Parts: sequence; structure tokens; C-alpha cells
Amino acid sequence: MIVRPYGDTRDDGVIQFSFTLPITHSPKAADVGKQFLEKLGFHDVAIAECTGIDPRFTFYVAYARTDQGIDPDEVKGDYLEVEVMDFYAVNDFIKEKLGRKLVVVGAAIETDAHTVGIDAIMNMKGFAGHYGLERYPQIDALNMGSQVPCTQLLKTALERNADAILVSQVVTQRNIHVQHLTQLIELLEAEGVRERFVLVVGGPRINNAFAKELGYDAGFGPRTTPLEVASFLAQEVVRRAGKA
Ligand code: B12
Repeated sequence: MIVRPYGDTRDDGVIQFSFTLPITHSPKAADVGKQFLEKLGFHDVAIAECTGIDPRFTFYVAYARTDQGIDPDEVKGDYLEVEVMDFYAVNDFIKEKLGRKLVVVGAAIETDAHTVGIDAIMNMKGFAGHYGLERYPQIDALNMGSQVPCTQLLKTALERNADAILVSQVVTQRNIHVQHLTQLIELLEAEGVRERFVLVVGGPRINNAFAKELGYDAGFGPRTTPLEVASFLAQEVVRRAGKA
């Protein structure tokens, strides 16, 4: 079934835009914004806001209509379908099915200095109202921080007999994340331990299909919550242990 954007009435095709053009605000600035949206194929353009935010830039909020629609069933991809449980259910599931703590080691690898993403998933206080993995009584979680060499991450994962390795990659300039992520896979393969771990990567420009292409088990993107990750890890580790 084709669906279309909803603004005021069902199927009206109305979309809200906010954008900035590098032009000085002037009496014709609103028309510049309007004609820009018309060039993109939108009609019934209404400029709700047109403000100079700097001597050289104008900011717009606009509404406009599209005739386009999309059939969600025709959109195909390698999406990660996680059955998200609640905090207590994840702990009970691990305790009952695995019969021991699930061990996780995580880091932002190599040159990547961004800690906030991996902290959001692992640190006790968590993210967006969800506790991080450290808070789960049935998860033994070690967050190694950022700029951790792949060799050190693997050494620690082996020492702790980890079930899962969590990797964060935020910087993607010049595809540096592809190099780092490939480096880790190659190291695991060279050491003959790739299959020992559930290998997960996350970051603002990561998705599941991309992670799978690189040889990871799962990829998590922007706005991931620790609960989604905990649910995935619990189910995947139990499945691999043949105890599902
Ligand atoms: C804070 C920040 C910094 C801080 C980091 C401090 C710290 N302790 O982390 C500092 C100032 C150090 C910094 C440095 C740099 N930064 Co910076 N930084 C940011 C900023 C503003 C916010 C990032 C953030 O904290 N987001 C909040 C967290 C919660 O979101 P998140 O990372 O997406 O994490 C979520 C998901 O992605 C996912 N996730 C993330 N990791 C993982 C891991 C796993 C296992 C899982 C399951 C999920 C998961 O779950 C999280 C929660 O939902 C962003 C811009 C932005 N607004 O995003 C730029 C940004 C990421 N930085 C950028 C850049 C370029 C840099 C520098 C290279 C700048 C420079 N030239 O020096 C350096 C990097 C140095 C280095 N060696 O890495 C660019 C990256 C561009 C790109 N695509 O490559 C951005 C996008 C800014 C920009 N628009 O240019 N940065």
C-alpha cells in the first residue's frame, strides 16, 4: 500500500522543511526559498519562517506538498529485528537460559576519540532513560573507553573470556572507520578467534547491513538504546550456546 506524508489531513503529502541558504536576508529571500523547493518538485509552498541568521545566511522553515508516495513493502534491506525485552526480563533471561553472567567488553577503537556513544550503551547511568549494560546484574561489562588499539581490545576480551565485543566508530572521514573495523576483523581471523565472540559495531553512521558486509554480527545506528543492545546480546549469546 502506498503511503504519503501526513501534514493536516491524511495523504495530503505535506512536509515540513528547515534549511539554510548562504544568502543575505532581503525582501526577495522568501521567494528564493520558495522557488528552491519548487525546483525540487514540491508545490503549495508556504514559507513560515525566513530569517537572517548572519549577514550572509538566511534560515527557512517551510511547508510544501509532494505527490510522491512510497510502498513500505517494497523497501528491502538487512535490518536487525531485535525483540526488545525490559531490564528485568533481560536479566532473568540470561540467568535462566545461560546460567552465568554474560561477559561484554567494549571500546571505541584505534584513533577514534569519541566516548559518548559507547558510554551511552555501557555506562551505569545509561542513555535516554535506559540503564547502561554496567547496571545489569547479569551482565559483566567492561568499557575500555576510546582510542583503544584492536590488539588491546582483543587481549582483554580473551583474558575475560568475553561473550561479546562491542565496538564504537563515530569518525567516518575518509572511511577511516572501514579501515579500523576491517583491522579488527582481520586480527580476530588471524588469531582464529572470530567465531568465539558476538561482534557488534555501533555509531551514528553505522547500520546493520553495513556491519554485516564488514563481517560483524550486528550493527546499531543513531539513537540506539542500551536496552536494545542488551536484548540482542542476551538472545544471541543464548542462541549460540544452544540454550534458546
Ligand atoms: C562530542 C564530540 C566530540 C568530542 C568527543 C568527546 C568524547 N569524550 O566523546 C571531541 C571534542 C573530543 C571531538 C573530537 C573530534 N571530533 Co567530534 N563530535 C562530537 C559531537 C559534537 C557529539 C558526538 C556525541 O557525543 N554524540 C552523542 C552520542 C550519544 O551519540 P552517538 O555517538 O551517535 O552514539 C549513539 C549511537 O550512534 C550508538 N552507538 C555509538 N557507539 C556505539 C557502539 C555500540 C557497540 C553500539 C551498540 C551503539 C553505539 O548508540 C549511541 C546512543 O544512542 C559530534 C557531532 C554530533 N552532534 O553528533 C562531533 C563529530 C562526531 N566529530 C567529528 C569530528 C570530525 C571530530 C574530530 C576529527 C575533529 C578534529 N578535526 O579534531 C575530532 C576527532 C578526534 C579523534 N581522534 O577521534 C565529526 C565526525 C564527522 C565524520 N563523519 O567523520 C562530527 C560528526 C562533527 C561534524 N559534524 O563534523 N568530538
